[in-house]
Amino acid sequence: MNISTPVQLQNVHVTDPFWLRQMELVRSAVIPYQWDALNDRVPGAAPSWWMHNMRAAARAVAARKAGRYLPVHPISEGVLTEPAPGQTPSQDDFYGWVFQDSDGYKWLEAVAYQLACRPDAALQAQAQEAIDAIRAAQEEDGYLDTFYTLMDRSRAFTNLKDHHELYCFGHLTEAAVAWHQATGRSDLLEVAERFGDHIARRFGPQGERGCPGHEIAEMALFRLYEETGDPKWRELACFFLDVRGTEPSTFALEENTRRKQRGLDALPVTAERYVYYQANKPVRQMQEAVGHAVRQMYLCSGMADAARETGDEAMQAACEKLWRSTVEQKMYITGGVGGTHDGEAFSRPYDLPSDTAYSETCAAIGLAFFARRMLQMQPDSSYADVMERALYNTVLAGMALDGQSFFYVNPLEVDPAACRTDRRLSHVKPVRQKWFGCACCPPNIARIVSSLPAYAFTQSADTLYIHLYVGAELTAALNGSTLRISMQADLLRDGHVTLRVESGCAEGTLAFRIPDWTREERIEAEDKKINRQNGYWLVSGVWQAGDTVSLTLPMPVRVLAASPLVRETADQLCVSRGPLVYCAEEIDNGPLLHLLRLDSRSARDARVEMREIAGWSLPCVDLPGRRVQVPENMPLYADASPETREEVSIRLVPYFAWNNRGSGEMRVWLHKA
Ligand code: FUB
Ligand code: ZN
Repeated sequence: MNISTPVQLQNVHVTDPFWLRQMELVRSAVIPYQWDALNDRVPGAAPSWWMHNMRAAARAVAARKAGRYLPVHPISEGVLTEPAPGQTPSQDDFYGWVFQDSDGYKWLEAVAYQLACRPDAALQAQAQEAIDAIRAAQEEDGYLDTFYTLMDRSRAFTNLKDHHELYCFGHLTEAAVAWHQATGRSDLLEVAERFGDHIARRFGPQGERGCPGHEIAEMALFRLYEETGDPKWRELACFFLDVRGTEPSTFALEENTRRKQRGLDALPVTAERYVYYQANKPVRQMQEAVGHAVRQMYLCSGMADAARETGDEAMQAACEKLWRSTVEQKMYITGGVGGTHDGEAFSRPYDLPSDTAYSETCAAIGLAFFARRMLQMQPDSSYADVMERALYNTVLAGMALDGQSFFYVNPLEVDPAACRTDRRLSHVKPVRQKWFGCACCPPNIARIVSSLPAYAFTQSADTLYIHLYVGAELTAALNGSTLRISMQADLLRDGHVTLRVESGCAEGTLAFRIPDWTREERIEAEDKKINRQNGYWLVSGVWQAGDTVSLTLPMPVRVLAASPLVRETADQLCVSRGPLVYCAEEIDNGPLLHLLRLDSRSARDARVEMREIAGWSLPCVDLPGRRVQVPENMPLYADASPETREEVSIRLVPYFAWNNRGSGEMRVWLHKA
């Protein structure tokens, strides 16, 4: 292993024109908008219930403390609680999904990252209001989950498989660590540690067996361990990983307890039934990405943390197998994962349908988490290539260019008319939504975009790794000496990158990724040794003020095909340039996009021009193609004859920018001429 850690956000100031604007959009538009959403103040948006539930739980906790009796409510196997139609919501009841608490935790984490980048007293005060609400909702014994506090506390932790206490704990902990790092305040960290202690009193080698039905606690616990230095958190994370998928299945055991209460027969307690939860076999034996896609990506991230933190080689080998299964057989060209709506899940290898795709925004975010952790163990540009693909394409597509609406599902082909009428496409929204009843994606986008530098740069004792070309000023330590560095980059325009040492003097290595999309790349650095290793240029020597490194990363327009094993994209092509995948939209090319024909040689004649989309100047591609003419009065079937094709210029826009100019058809993959 060649371990590196993400840079501290305080040490980086992003200057990249594109990413700076994205981060500022999150700060100025998305975070305030989401705060309103969490407080149910966005007209016409699905209710969040977040603040409602926190306040209701705080009242319940206070009542319990005062010895007052609290009513209990029946808990069904289902996970959504809503007021009955026409019923006025009660201020004392829980509403929403069982994991509703996590939405606000993710929002807080995003706020913390923004504060780390730039202090802001008003924003900090708003976050403090949320934290005060969370503190008040924590029970005296440290338990914190508004669903069980309000429904029936006696049943806490009885359904780890489907209910999300450990998931909410994970998000709380991630927020708490980020808040501590950004503000130095330990109030939220104390809440997380009290809940963590409560969990550790119940589960562990000396307590009950159990593991999260929806992973994230694992990676959050490793972060808590890194932040506090307390090994008990690492041990709890390892315990959860080690229990997962072992016999007798803890999910089956808890399910049988519930079945017995309902007078039903017990199920076999074998693990194999729990593929959906990645609990069908012990983690070190896993080879294929399966089940719910976000869960799988979060599990992989926790496993990679475990491998890095403990040096567990079997765990690392399992991570590598899961990585290959994901990116070699189950990933969309847009970096999305989760091919099927059925269970928001991974499908079989090479099953990557374009129109019915699920490709949840959170799953692409999870893939970026996993990739960054693989990079932290072993810098290899192939991990960064995937991380970049997910970030620049599916993750960004999840948010409108004005930050006011969001995609949960990210198809690669959309016909709005079909989405309106075809129930097989009921999950595909042809326009971004203001909010969701299940609002996991919007705050997840906010937290990853706000922490972008932690994906772009990692460092070891003697090396600063530049995984993503995000223009920035940063302070890095090489062999204990500090350097101030500025890097100019604007990948949306071109692949010219210049790094300059502004001040300081240090000996060590700056490692520059060689992206998979470039050709005939060049690097220049005077008086330095340059080696090529695992897809990075390792530039070593003594660095001092005035030293520069210039990179030329040509980014030709490329026409790509998928493996012939992907049935869905047989005889179809797609266009990319640099990190961006492109798509055709109806607004530029007219309706019936399936009639467009693209030639693999048309890349030669492609023109790239910056064009305005929703107030952003974005690189668009025009290239020659054809459009099949639909013969008049053609019956549904007729003897085959050569198609009549008109020469047309096809205009393509970055996939992440689609649907920012009204509703219409969209296609990433176009038929081959
Ligand atoms: O279960 C919590 C979140 O809700 C998942 O990560 C998403 O896929 C959605 O189901
Ligand atoms: Zn989501």
